[in-house]
Amino acid sequence: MSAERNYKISVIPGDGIGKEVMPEGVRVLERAAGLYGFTLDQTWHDFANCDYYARHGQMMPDDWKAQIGDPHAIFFGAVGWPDTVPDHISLWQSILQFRREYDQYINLRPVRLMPGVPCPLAGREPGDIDFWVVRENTEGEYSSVGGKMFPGTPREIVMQETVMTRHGTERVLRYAFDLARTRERRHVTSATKSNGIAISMPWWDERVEEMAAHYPDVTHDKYHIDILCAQFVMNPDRFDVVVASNLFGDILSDLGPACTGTIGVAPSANINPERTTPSLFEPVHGSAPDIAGKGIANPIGQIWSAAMMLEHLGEPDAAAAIMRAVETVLAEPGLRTRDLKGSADTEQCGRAVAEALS
Ligand code: GGG
Repeated sequence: MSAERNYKISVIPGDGIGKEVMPEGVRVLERAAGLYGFTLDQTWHDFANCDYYARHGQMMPDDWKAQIGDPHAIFFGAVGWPDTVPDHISLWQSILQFRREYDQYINLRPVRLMPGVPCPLAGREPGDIDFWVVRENTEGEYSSVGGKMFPGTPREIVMQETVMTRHGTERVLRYAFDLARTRERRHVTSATKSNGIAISMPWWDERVEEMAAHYPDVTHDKYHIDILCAQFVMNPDRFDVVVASNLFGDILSDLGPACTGTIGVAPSANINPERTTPSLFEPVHGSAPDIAGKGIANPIGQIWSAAMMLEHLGEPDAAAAIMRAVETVLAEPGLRTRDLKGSADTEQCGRAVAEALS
C-alpha cells in the first residue's frame, strides 16, 4: 500500500451524544477502509470535553496543538455540557479554537432530503431539496470582541462587535461562487440583513456584488435573514448554494436539516481549502444533554461527516459508498433512530450502515 493512502486521523468525541455517535462513525470508516483499500491511523484525544474541564479547569491542554500533531483530518463529535461548564466557555475553548487556529474558514453544510426520511414539509420528494450552506467560520458575529463597563451596577454596559474583514469575506464568497460553478443550477443566495444592520451588512452586500461580477455564469440573489428563514420552510427547493456570515450560517444550517426531517443526519466540514492545516469534520448537532446516555442518538450526522472527510482526503469512491449505505438504512424504519420515527438505537443504526457498505 502506498503511504499516501494511510490517513492520520485525530478523533475527538467531545461531550454527550458525541461520545455515543463517534464509535459508529469510526465503525463505518474502518469498514470503508477495509473495502476500499486504505488505512486509518487513529489517535483518540480525551480533551475538548467538559469532563476534561472538570479535571483541569480548561477544555484543552496548553499544548493541544502539539498533541494533535499534523493529522490529515480531525474527526469531531459534539461539545457542551451546560450543567458543569457554560456553553460559551466550552465552545470557545474547543471547536471555535480549532476553526480559528487552523484557519478553517469554510463551514460547509449540506441540506438534502434523503430517501426514506419523513419530510415535515408536504409534497417534497428526495431530489427536490438539495443545497449547500456555506458559512463563514472564523470571524463575523463570533468575534468575541467587546466588553463590559460598570458590571453589576445600574450603569452596566455591554458591547460586542461584529468583525468582517475584506480578506475573510471575499474568500468565503469566492468559495461559494466556485462551488456554485460545479453545480447544475449555478446559483448563489446571499443571507443579509442590510435593512437593519446598516454598516456591516450593506458592506457584505457590496462584496457579494463585486464577487458576482467575476462569475457571469453564476446567477445570484439575496434575502434578508428573517425572510430567508421563512423561505427555507416554505420553498427550500429554490436554493442551490447559500452563503452566510458566521451567525446567520449557523442558524440556517440547523434550520435547513430540520426542514428535511431531522438535524440528526446533518454533517459539516470545517475546511481550510488551501490544505495548509487539517480540516475538521463533525455533525451539525450538539451534545444533546437531554438524550445523552440513552443510546438513542442518531449516528447518521457523524457517519455522513465521515463521508465528507473521505471526500476531502481523496477517497471519493468510499465516500459515495457510505452515502449509498446511509440511504439504504434510512429507507428502512427498523434501522432508523427514533427522531426519524424508527425503532433502532444508535449502535444498531451504525452497524446497519457498516453492514450495508459495499
Ligand atoms: N458537533 C457540533 C457541536 O458540537 N456544536 C455545538 C454548537 O453549539 N456549535 C455552534 C457552532 O457550530 O458554531
